[in-house]
Amino acid sequence: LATSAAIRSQRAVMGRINRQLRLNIGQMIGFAVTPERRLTVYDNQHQGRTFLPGVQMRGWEEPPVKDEAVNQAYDGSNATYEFYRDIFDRNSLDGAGLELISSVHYGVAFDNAFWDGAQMVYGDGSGRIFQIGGLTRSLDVIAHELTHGITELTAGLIYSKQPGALNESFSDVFGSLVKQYSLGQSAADADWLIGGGILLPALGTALRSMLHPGTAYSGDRQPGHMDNYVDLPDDNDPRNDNGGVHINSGIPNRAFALAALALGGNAWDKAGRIWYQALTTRLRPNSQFKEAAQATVDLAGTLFSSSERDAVHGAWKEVGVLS
Ligand code: ASN
Ligand code: ZN
Repeated sequence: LATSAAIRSQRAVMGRINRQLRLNIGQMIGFAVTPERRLTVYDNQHQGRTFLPGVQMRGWEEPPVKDEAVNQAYDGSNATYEFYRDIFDRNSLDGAGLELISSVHYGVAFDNAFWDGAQMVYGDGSGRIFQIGGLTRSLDVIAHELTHGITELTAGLIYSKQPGALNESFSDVFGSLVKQYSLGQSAADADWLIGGGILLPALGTALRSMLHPGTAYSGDRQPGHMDNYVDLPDDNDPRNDNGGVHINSGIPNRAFALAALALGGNAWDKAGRIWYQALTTRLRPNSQFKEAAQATVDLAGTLFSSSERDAVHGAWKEVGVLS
């Protein structure tokens, strides 16, 4: 915790010095330097898709506003940006400083959050499924949605069946890691929940459990082993979830949590690095579970050593993807 906090504040200081230097040099040589625009938060004012992004509420480095959903989207996007910069040296979703755009108060009593291909969108929750105001309260949900942007710009995993479940799983993996990093939590201390505490308590404790898939709420259909893979068609029936992308993601999610626990320490240091390299350098739009598993096993060996390779292999074996 102490180390990562120290590194974080050191990076923040260096970032400020670099920005100031750029501005000074720009002034000296007579260029108008475009100010950095890391993120902006808008209010959709409950109007839905045709009014995206909406009314600008808080731009980069502007102070907090009265609307807590705006501040939560701001802080969550910023924490996600800082995680990818500090841990993987990645400058935003595209690696080139893409501005992070968020809209809050999307639609009326809207019980979801999503990445629309260009920005994050957050409903307020209806109070019947999600607690009102719940979606932006969850840092892992924010980081999950932003990671969809990275996946789209790197591996490009199609949102269907196994590649779609991998797409979902990578969003959960980095969603959870951003939360763990911001809390300074080791793999052993993490709760491995996605969206903890934002459902109505009577419905469940979280949206998903990475370590214990299928236990987050009553009716949670996530498997944690290939024996229980749910083979659904990718049709337009929302119950079939694009061929079970939010269901079968339980299998690679559990593989990640088991690998991180076996590797020990902070999950972002080893398991996170391995999964990040797989996502950004090895996987393709149609990659299946086995290919993702093999990529992470190989990367564990090349980035670290044979003991890490064995630990990652063991995790995929435990969920029935590798033998
Ligand atoms: N919140 C969901 C997700 O990001 C929205 C969706 O079904 N695409 O996975
Ligand atoms: Zn998702």
